[in-house]
Amino acid sequence: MSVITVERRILQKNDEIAVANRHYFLRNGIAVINLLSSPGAGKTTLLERTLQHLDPPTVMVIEGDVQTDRDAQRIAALGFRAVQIVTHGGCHLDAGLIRDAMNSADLSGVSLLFIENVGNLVCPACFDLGEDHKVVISSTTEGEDKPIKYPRVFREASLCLLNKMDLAPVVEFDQEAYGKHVHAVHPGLEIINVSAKTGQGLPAWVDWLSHAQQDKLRASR
Ligand SMILES: Nc1nc2c(ncn2[C@@H]2O[C@H](COP(=O)(O)OP(=O)(O)OP(=O)(O)O)[C@@H](O)[C@H]2O)c(=O)[nH]1
Ligand SMILES: [Mg+2]
Repeated sequence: MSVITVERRILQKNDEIAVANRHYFLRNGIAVINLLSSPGAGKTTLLERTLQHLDPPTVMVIEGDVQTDRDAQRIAALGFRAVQIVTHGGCHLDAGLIRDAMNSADLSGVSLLFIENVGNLVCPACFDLGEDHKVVISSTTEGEDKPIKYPRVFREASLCLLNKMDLAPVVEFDQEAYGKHVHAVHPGLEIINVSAKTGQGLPAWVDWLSHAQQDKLRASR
């Protein structure tokens, strides 16, 4: 009984901070994209590829990892602002960690903020960070059944990116079955097939991001 109470309190506190984060982002016209996937699905590689299409002064990346600042270093090496949150064992980011990261960063000129969540297909889906969109990334090497085995993250997402399309033939990925599983848990969810290696699908993804930015700008006026 007490466990349930504690969990509720944690989520309630998180949601209060998330509301404040969302107000802050709205006031400042910053579109916020929370990237969620299992470890190794390709979040950072896809971000690296995406950043090639974007303007460094307008973008910031918050990286969440259990240990090490390797992902933030990869982003900073491309000339983009990056903040690393190390959770020291924590399996997800929460709204308080995002607030603290923002307080320590220079957000001037930023209109697009990516949050790369801790690699985990379960816990991150439960925490509102104040983002505009959760984007779930799955990869062909994980198999077609992940949407039905980990439905919440697909239910919460505004967009699904299916990465590692270059490997689809090698692992005999069944795209039709995958689509059926995604839409069984989230009818109508848009799926963009991408490959961070070859660049497949990048224009459609960058276009989607641009619309998210325009929507945020309009809402903040
Ligand atoms: N073939 C292929 N490999 C990819 C693709 N995207 C990522 N990879 C590889 O997958 C591995 C993991 O990629 P990362 O980008 O580090 O994955 P991540 O989701 O950021 O991992 P965590 O941050 O640890 O959760 C690396 O070896 C990448 O080179 C892709 O589209 N095709
Ligand atoms: Mg990563």
